[in-house]
Amino acid sequence: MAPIANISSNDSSRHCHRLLLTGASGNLGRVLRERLRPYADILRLSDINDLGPTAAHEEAIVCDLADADGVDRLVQGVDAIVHLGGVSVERPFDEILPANIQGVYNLYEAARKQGVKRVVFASSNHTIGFYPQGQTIDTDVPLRPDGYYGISKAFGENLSRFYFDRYGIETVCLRIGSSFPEARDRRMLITWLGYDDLTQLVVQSLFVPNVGHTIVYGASANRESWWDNSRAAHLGFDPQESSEQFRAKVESQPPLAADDIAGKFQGGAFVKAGPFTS
Ligand code: NAI
Ligand code: 15L
Repeated sequence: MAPIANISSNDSSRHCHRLLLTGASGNLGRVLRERLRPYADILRLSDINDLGPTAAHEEAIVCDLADADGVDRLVQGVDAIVHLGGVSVERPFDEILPANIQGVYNLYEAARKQGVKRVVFASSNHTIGFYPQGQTIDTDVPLRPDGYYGISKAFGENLSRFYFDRYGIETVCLRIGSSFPEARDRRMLITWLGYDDLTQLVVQSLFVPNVGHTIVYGASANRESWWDNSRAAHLGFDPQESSEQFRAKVESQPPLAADDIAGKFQGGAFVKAGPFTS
């Protein structure tokens, strides 16, 4: 893929030596493995699952994020981190805890010890999933997570705020909407983030100077939006894609039942996932 508009990978301010990508075997990890290639000399890829064969510019390290010593080794020698790894859907708390909560703590502790100064953290719209659909919210609103998964992302946002305030590690928290090849339902017409826009968002978050601790919603320039990114304007994120191309197909499907709460809240079906407790 060509470097995105206005962001030249030949520009040394938009390039680093070694970039760590966690969750590299996952859906977005596989996308960014290719698309971040122009922005680093060496991409260090990590996941709990197999990473496949590596190219000359890649290093692959299989590591469980819950393994603090392993994560310390993983972070050695990296200049910046894109942290996608972890459980990415609603699951019982005892599955979320090691991967997402212990895991993000291990990652920031390793970053602190190794002197890494920039992290891009894949948070989620499920940190605010219990806001009603149709309400516009900015990035300063109180969190309203819609499950244990959303709570773990809220923990990551708070943890990264602390590591900035105490240790000066800068983080951009991406409250990603729905990043898939296509918007698949009516909610995703609003929450969809195309892969070009995802890439732009990650690149801006990696290389724009002085981001401090920034929270930004990750959605394309869709016709309707619930999310106001004005407090993250310094990132220069300027989405170019739109879910309109999927509207006719999506609207040919039957709508949700009027009493289905998946149609009431921004988190959609996540608000009713589970229960996993007895
Ligand atoms: P995914 O589930 O495809 O990828 C997550 C990866 O993390 C997987 O390859 C998995 O093996 C790895 N992983 C899980 N537990 C681990 C552990 N204990 N140690 C090491 N690696 C572990 O998810 P996807 O869609 O690629 O999302 C990437 C990130 O973005 C996730 O953090 C997700 O929560 C977040 N996100 C994604 C959205 C989307 O629409 N795709 C929306 C909002 C947030
Ligand atoms: C997420 O946080 C999930 O990781 C992803 O699989 C989608 O469910 C997305 O949110 C969404 O809300 O559509």
